[in-house]
Amino acid sequence: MEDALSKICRAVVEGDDVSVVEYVREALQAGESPLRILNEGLMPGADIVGKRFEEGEYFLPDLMLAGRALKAAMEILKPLLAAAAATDPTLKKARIVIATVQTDIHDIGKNIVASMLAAAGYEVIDMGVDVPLNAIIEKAEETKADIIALSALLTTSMPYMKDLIELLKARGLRQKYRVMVGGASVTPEWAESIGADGTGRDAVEAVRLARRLLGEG
Ligand code: B12
Repeated sequence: MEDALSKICRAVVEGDDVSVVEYVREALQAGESPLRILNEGLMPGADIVGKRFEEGEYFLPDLMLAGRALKAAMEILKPLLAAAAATDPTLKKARIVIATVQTDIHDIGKNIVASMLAAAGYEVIDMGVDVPLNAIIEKAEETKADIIALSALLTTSMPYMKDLIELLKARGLRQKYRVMVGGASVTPEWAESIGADGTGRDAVEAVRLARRLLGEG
């Protein structure tokens, strides 16, 4: 018998947004945790789709179907994950500007990070996808943000994270902001090498990191 997480993974691989919702609901009812469903059901599915795409077995429409299935599943998980990040009244009201950097339109992961940060009590300004670096800095200045959070999934868009940090330095603003970076290919080593203040593998780690950067935990 195929287990619940494998079924969820398969539905993502098949780009089946109807079954994935059904399987996620079943898994939740059986007591599976939302985070495990994300990390051990949906993400492995996304990885398989990605590999097949790289190997020429899947094409852009397959990627789009998988994206749709992931989004549908996230709609169910987002409020549950958010509840797990429950607001701690002792936290200071920090402000976080988040964006997927220019040239990159992947937003499923960024959106879940944004909603969990919001659920953790932070004021989140989500600028969307394909956002020019200067616009991100301007928004951080305008809103007096504490943290700039950047997402990128393409290896070709990741260098823009480094460029943003360099731009901050050139404008004498680097000390003003904590910069956190993330996305499927971002590693702690890489984050350190570009001078970022940290990264997280998933949205739960993103919240933990924000708390640490703000001296809250
Ligand atoms: C769905 C998908 C798409 C969808 C995106 C829909 C959408 N609205 O986002 C569509 C079809 C649009 C798409 C397009 C493309 N894609 Co695409 N896509 C994917 C796929 C299969 C899944 C991504 C996803 O949503 N994962 C699920 C979410 C929940 O995970 P996540 O994004 O990683 O986010 C988590 C963590 O990374 C972290 N996180 C994310 N952001 C942040 C930020 C911070 C601050 C922190 C702390 C943490 C954090 O927390 C999140 C939650 O747990 C990946 C494969 C993969 N394994 O990632 C390929 C993939 C990213 N795509 C790829 C490619 C090549 C493309 C295209 C260039 C294809 C093409 N030829 O046109 C285009 C590029 C378009 C563009 N300009 O951006 C490649 C990138 C290769 C590379 N190394 O650069 C991948 C890796 C597939 C592959 N293996 O070839 N894609």
